[in-house]
Amino acid sequence: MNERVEKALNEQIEKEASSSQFYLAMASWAEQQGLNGTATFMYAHSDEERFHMLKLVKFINERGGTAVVPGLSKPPSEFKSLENVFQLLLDHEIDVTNSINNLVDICLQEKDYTTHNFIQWYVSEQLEEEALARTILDKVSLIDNDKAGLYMFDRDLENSAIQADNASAVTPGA
Ligand code: OFO
Repeated sequence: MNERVEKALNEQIEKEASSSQFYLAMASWAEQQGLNGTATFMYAHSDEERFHMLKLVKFINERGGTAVVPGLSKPPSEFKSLENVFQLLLDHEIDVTNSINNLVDICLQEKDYTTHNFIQWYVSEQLEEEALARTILDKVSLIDNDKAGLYMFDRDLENSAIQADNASAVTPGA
């Protein structure tokens, strides 16, 4: 496969794997704080990012390229607050979106329309993930120091994570 595209896809593998580790660290932190809904949401999100990584690994190999499994740097284990966690999540997703857009650009420059087509799935996924992160962050900002608000927020997040899980059991990979 085109060398420049292959290199960019391998860099994206690292981004997706790092996202998975980052959200796993957030899940573990949330669990330690007793925020079980946030933990459930982040564990599920971490799994999704691993799936995004696997999809790239398989695509590169199927097209005759060489997928490289990357070493990863250690994610943080402490976070300042719940708001900080969701701000970092949004910032991270924006960064991943930029990297996907860059991949689209490279595919067009190299006239690799097959990979361009494959990457469109990630373009839509990023659109959804950024919108979700923004909505959640807006809600968290409203809570401030209200304990009842925090309890309800966390419970709602748990319910939405369970619903998303049920939906993906019906449509694997959704
Ligand atoms: Fe891989 O979807 Fe977000 O980062």
